[in-house]
Amino acid sequence: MQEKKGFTAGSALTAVLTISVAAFLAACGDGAQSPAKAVAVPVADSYDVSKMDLKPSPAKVSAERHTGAFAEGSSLSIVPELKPLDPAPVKTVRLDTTHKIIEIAPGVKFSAWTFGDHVPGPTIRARVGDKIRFSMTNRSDESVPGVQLTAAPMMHSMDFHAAMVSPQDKYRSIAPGQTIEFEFTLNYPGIFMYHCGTPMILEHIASGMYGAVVVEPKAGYPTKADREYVVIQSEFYVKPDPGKRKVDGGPLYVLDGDNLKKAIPNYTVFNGVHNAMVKTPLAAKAGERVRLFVLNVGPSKTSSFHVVGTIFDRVWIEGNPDNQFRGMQTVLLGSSNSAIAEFMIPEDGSYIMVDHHFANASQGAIGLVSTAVKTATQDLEHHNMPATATPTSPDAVAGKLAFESKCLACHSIGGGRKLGPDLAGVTKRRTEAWLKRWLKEPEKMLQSDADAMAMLKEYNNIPMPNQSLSDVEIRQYLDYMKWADANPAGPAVAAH
Ligand code: HEC
Ligand SMILES: [Cu+2]
Repeated sequence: MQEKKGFTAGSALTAVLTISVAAFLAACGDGAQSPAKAVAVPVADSYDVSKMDLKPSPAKVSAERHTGAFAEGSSLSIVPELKPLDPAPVKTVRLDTTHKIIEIAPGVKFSAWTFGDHVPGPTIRARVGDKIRFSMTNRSDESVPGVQLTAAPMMHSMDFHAAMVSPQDKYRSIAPGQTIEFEFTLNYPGIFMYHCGTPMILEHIASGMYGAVVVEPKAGYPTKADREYVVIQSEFYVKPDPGKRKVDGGPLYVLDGDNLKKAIPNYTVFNGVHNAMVKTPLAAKAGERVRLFVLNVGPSKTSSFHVVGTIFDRVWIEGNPDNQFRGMQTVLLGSSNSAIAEFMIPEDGSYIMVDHHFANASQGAIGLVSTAVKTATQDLEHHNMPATATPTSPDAVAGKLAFESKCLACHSIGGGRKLGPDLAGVTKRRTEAWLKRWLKEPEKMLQSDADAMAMLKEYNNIPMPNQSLSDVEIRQYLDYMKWADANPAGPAVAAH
């Protein structure tokens, strides 16, 4: 009865169903003692296409351009960080394309093309069943302050490997100044590449136009990790500008088209920078479980991803827990392949992430996970409040419970800032009337209230989504926040 692959969440479910069917038959007095007699039940396929959304509305292209921030959305993180999942079922994501100069290695300033003004572009985090509401303005015609060195404006597009849509409709190229908008639903869990799909695709990817979408299984991951980080591997093919242009007194580097076609990179890197995460290692402590979301975007090389000093307890190929391996030393990733690699930090030390194709590592594909880093305590550690802190009034108790399920993804009380402010002391720095209005309609406050607008700016232009709260619920949140301010939990654990 058991599926052959074993150990997956799916087959665990099969086993449970099989056992309960056997128990049911036994209970019927059928005398079905032997499991061999148990009747096969059709098991629901978690990838049932009849339940998938495969008819997204057509893409819209307009001449209305975005201004302001180049990237926007509460589901976005800049590598290597990966913020906790935003529970909203619809993720509004805006990634505009830009042309800018990035520093790949000390002194190597490269004329890059980007999504969201970052290389790699921001990572989108969502969950199976969520809808991505995407928009992008081609802003390659906007001049970079100070320099006029970047490539001429050109067509760009967006290709999401996480989507199931018509490429001719959704992935079409748009001209400078145009905006494309489309939606799609996430049908499969995984770590999916996104990239520009405008010809020559090879040039657009090698110039920096890529990023990742992390799609969690509907019920989350089967393990609990203490740390989560994103590692994106890519190659750069650069040469000093034949026109000898300079940037900040040093040479400007441009794409080397010949070496690009021959697949001879001069830099192979993690997270866009030569030896990234050697100078600023990823933090972890001895005894902790680390979950790495690894994506190799290429464009043309394979990664043999390895961490020196530990063993991958679990590897979920393509980031999907149904594709599980145990006890692996290395995971092989072709161009646009990905994996979640989970491992323990056995003892204090610096654990070295490398592409075990050592020629690639020597070009910069190297980084550290280290117990010697003193950084802010991770968000993940703040998901629980101290056990002793429990209010007594029924409204405040209700507020605390609701807070832990609805607000803790973005706020702590006394644990440091997350996506939103630390709410310790909030009832002292804001009036009750202000807080009521904020919780009722933050979007209106963000248009009219100076304090709200200043706060939005401080929080990277990520607006707090309207939580659709009733007056009763708002009362409960306020009672809880007031109680928390009157009973502070002691010194905050978060460092700075
Ligand atoms: C998706 C993230 C997110 C969620 C969920 C969220 N908030 Fe916020 N919140 C923010 C952000 C970001 C700000 C800062 C203002 C801005 O950028 O819009 C904020 C601001 C606030 C403020 C004002 C803080 C200050 O210093 O003045 C309060 C109060 C607040 N939120 C309460 C809540 C409560 C209560 C909930 C749960 C019902 C909640 N928030 C859920 C992101 C979130
Ligand atoms: Cu492009």
